[in-house]
Amino acid sequence: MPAQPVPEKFQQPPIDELALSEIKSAILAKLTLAIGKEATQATKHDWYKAAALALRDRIVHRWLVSEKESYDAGRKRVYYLSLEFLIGRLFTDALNNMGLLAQYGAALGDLGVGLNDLRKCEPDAALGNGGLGRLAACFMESMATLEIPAIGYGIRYDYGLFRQIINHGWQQEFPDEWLSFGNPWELQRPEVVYQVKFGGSVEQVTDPKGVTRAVWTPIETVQAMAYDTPIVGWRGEHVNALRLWSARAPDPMLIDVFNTGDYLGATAHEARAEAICKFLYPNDESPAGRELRLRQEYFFVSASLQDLIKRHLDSDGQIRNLAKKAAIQLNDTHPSLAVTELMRLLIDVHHLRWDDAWQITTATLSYTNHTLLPEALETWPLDLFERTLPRHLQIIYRINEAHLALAEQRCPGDIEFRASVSLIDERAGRRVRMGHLAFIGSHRINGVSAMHSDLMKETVFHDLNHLYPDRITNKTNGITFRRWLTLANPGLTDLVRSACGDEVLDDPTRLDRLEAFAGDSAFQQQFRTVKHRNKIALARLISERNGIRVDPGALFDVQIKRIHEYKRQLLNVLETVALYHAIKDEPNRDWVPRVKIFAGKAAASYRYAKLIIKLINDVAEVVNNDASIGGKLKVVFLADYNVSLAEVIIPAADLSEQISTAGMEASGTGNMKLALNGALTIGTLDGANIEIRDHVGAENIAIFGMEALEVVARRAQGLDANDVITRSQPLARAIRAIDAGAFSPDDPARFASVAHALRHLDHYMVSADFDSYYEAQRGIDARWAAGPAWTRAGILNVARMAWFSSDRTIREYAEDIWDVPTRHATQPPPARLAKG
Ligand code: 26V
Repeated sequence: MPAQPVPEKFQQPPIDELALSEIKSAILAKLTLAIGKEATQATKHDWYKAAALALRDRIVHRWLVSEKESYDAGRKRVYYLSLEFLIGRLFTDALNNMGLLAQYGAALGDLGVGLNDLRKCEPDAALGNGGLGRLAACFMESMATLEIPAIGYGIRYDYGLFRQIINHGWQQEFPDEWLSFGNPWELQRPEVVYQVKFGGSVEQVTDPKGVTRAVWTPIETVQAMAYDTPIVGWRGEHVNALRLWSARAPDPMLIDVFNTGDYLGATAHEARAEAICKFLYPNDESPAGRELRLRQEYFFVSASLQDLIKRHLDSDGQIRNLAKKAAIQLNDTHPSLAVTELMRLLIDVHHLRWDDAWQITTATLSYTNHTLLPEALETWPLDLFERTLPRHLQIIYRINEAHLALAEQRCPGDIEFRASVSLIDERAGRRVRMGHLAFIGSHRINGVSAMHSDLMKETVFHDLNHLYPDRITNKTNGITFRRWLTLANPGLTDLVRSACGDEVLDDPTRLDRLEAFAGDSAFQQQFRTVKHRNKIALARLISERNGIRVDPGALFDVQIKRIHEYKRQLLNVLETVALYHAIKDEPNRDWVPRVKIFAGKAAASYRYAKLIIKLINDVAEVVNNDASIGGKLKVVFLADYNVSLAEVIIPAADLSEQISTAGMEASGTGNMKLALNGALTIGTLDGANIEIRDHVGAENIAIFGMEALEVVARRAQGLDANDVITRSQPLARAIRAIDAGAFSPDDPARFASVAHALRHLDHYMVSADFDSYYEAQRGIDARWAAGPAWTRAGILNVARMAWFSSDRTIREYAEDIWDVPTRHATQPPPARLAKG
């Protein structure tokens, strides 16, 4: 079946000359008046800023309209509390959603600058570690698209996630100075300032009416100032704010101290206050005992709650109506102090009774869990907690009292049950359990994939689920197709539009129309051409950055994510080594040429993960320079993985590596981005891989390895892998080579710890899953060699990924958790498309 022509009503409107000249004058006006430059003097960066500011003006107009409409209608609002928003760049995202991409491209062209060049001037906003932060960014875009009045609350970090440099194969970290050229998207709000207090003591005071109240006398105040970034939804109909808090001291200088000549001492408290928003913590570093992290969490929670309560009172007037007008989503446990802070504000400031305050708190809050890894579940030592937030600790004790009484009622005399559900962990020094706090203070708790939500009930929240049944629900993650398909892969988007019609831009379920083309050889050819072009672009980048030449005709095998043992980059490296050996043994066999592409950051203190990066680079060095394998295998580690790099790699991927130890990856979202861009997945039955398999069909994905229950069973028998290694000649040989220094001749013992772990401490089942993985990879080779069948599977992956749109996820949150209406996005709104 030939691809249909794009229906006329959906075609891009012709570029309107008047609109074009308006855009040009707006950009030139910004260049002169906001940047202070003549066109002849302007750098690319000046042009970018002028163009962004001109665009922001249009967005702000829409924003004010959205705000007024929501306010006038008294609509319920969603507040998304997250310590991370991994946004990346906003320029083309905003242009695309405003329907102005073509106009701006033309206007800038007339002004003598290229849109694509300007796009690259924008630094990534990397205010997040990985999946959790990127999910928050996708959700912000989907909430705006679905016209849900929402505010994202977080911290405006001076430095985002560190910049990664690879030096002789080792990771080095450098500060990410993303604000050094200013940020055209944000609006500083010097009038929106809240006082956040720390430390001190609490007294019980009885007023003349005989009512006893807690009076907290803090010893430190930090000011939170708001910076707003507008987030525009698809078709530009609705704009929401991302409100990030910056910290400062109330008095910049202690004048008395200054006058004694102690200049440093006079500003010490300022430095202490400002430290709160200095940098983003790496999430895969254990947060234990980090006072600054606790201060960050309370700072942003307190400022956000004060702000949303003020907004609520301004529009509604009744604090008792809060739950009817506000839904607060806690992105992981990082904002779980919201439970205690909301209680404190309702009781100590707004003078509600405990029971009423509790009812409002639990009806307003809900919590998303993003990991089951026990080492990742936040707890705070009691003494640190008490020193920092004495009033909040009192509230925790009181919540715990009622909660433990309920536990006693439910399981009388069961001390173990009570200990396991208690807000205080008494086992290794007394600690406050933040996951428990978030759970108890929320009406809904969700996991991020079907399997993860099920495991929550069976593992970490087993007992709490028993006490509060029906609170745990599942909301499988999603991704915004605007960024991850339309913008990242314009070639595939054009093809999809020609096959599915432009309605697909508003309704991803129309992707299913691609099914009819999956076997069509002409369409397959077009699909391959698109992929090939994307691969040429990536090959160019690899050559520029790493000086490695790769063949765009080879299979591009991609693993891009944080470096972590459970994500098993090591399994991929082992397979690379085994394949290298196999090619060396028989160089003349018809090997499928492969390029193994890795990218990802390791937490600065995670030594083993950094060693894995070194191993990847050491293997690359040997394999890439071994002429005897005739270029059949190349290994590439791309440094400084971020959203923008992902946007180049993902459209060029043939194979998506989603190979975590089963039961350990909560969901994954990179898996969705890659499948949506036509890559086949090789993966374990873990996280959302399971649902991806259910949607794309078992024949269009390569599943291997142990299942979650098998992992648990094998671990129970011990971590020695001798049994599997003696059975697997390629595995034994790969480990031996790594151990003998074949890839580290300058330091033969460098990877001895890796070899030891593979042999005797196989907690992540790398050795145990090796054979199954190796076999699945050879199956991939065979499918690739079969040509059309591979392309067909790729097309079917794209056709069947609609469900993984974050619009679907957000609609589910809106219906089941927040109780807010959404725009029905199956129809494009009336043609406002090109209007600016
Ligand atoms: C935290 C820690 C802290 C201690 C050391 C080990 C460790 C490992 C991982 C983490 C991350 C916890 C939170 C997180 O980022 N979860 C990710 O959330 C994504 C969005 O829901 C999801 O797709 C990923 O599967 C999940 O890992």
